[in-house]
Amino acid sequence: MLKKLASGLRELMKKLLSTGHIDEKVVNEIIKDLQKILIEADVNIELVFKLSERIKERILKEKPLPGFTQREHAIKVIYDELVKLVGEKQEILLKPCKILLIGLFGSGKTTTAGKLALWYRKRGLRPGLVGCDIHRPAAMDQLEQIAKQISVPYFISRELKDAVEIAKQGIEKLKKADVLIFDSAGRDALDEELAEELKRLKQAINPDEVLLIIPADLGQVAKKQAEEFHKLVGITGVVITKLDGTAKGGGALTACATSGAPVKFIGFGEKLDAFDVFDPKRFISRLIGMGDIEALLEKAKEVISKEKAKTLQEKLETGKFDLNDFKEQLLTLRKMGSLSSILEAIPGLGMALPKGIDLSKEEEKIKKWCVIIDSMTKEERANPEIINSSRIKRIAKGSGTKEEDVRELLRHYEQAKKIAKMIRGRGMIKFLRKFGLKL
Ligand SMILES: Nc1nc2c(ncn2[C@@H]2O[C@H](COP(=O)(O)OP(=O)(O)OP(=O)(O)O)[C@@H](O)[C@H]2O)c(=O)[nH]1
Ligand SMILES: [Mg+2]
Repeated sequence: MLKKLASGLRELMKKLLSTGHIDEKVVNEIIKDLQKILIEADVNIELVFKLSERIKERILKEKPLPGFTQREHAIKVIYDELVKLVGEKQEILLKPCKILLIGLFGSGKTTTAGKLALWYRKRGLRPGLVGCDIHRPAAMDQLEQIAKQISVPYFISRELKDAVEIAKQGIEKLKKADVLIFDSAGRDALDEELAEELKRLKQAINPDEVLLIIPADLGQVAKKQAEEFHKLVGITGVVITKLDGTAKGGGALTACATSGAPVKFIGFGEKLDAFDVFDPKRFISRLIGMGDIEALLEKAKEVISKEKAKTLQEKLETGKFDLNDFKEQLLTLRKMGSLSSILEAIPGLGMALPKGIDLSKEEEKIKKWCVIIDSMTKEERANPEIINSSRIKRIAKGSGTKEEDVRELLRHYEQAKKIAKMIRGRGMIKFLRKFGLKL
């Protein structure tokens, strides 16, 4: 998602992390880079200049919080200001409700209907889909296919010629569903006719949410569109779709933040799970490579008990990292997601990560590696460097695996050890704590 913007911002953070003293000259340079990156992402120039001024002023005039170095303070200022630029996190209804999706042709309404249904179901609600697009012949088939794909109840009609009538019958027929999602027809432009139809639909449905679907490639034009729809039909929020396929997403997001039409969800792929709530803090930390710190900590809380977290921290700090620790890490990984997603949550590390270690989907491999580690002697587990080829042979035999498997495991262990060292070397744990994180 937004690869160019992300790599630009990560470069900038790297530069900042490797700078010595931060003076006006350095700040000016950094701001110039930042302006270039944001303007390339189609962020409005005026917004960019205002942002630059605030960043400059805060970095040069504010006193860093106790314990923060000047560099860390600068990073925090840029992070804070970028978060503000893309808006505030919006409340999302997590109870029975009716949601009407509107937008121009091909903006992603029907796909988003499916994505939203899936999203709500994952949160324990019972979604239902209603197809109110009577204009495009294949629209009903498309919605039906999506509903079947995710096994969500739906109501469509190939006979009824009035969207309002379909909506009404949908409400009747889908009584068992508690989140009703209505897909509507698109148009080339927001003309009288579309506005009329949407107003009638809105009146008949009486939705709790009217979400405008806007594709990210509109860039900053999104602002105008959101304002027009809001004036004519009234919307409660925006979904920005197709963030995966354009360099202009930054423009669309920031434009909506200043339009009074808050972004509630984002879509970033054709697949139905390429969708999430829009959380500015999480979004920006991911972009700049500070990772999804808050979400991750929440997840971490679920799987690692406090005590375990403490020993893990101690280990990271003392530098001890043997195969027992590796096994523990593997088991944690299985519950938490990929190693890279965990490590991206650590400031500054996101950008330094070795590639190709996503184990989250490799259940089998993790199981196999645990069996291999279990077949080692206590001494081998504590001092993996003594494992030579004859020991590898024995371990493979003992665990019913191939020598190549044992070697692969050892290679990954070495990699994990390197990363552990890196985390310590950069004082990242201390850094995380300064951000108020209890690690
Ligand atoms: N890459 C990408 N493609 C998307 C995303 N959302 C939707 N699409 C694709 O965009 C195309 C249009 O999506 P639809 O959901 O049919 O859009 P719509 O607004 O319902 O279109 P109409 O009903 O014709 O107005 C489809 O090919 C989708 O697969 C997204 O987030 N990323
Ligand atoms: Mg559609």
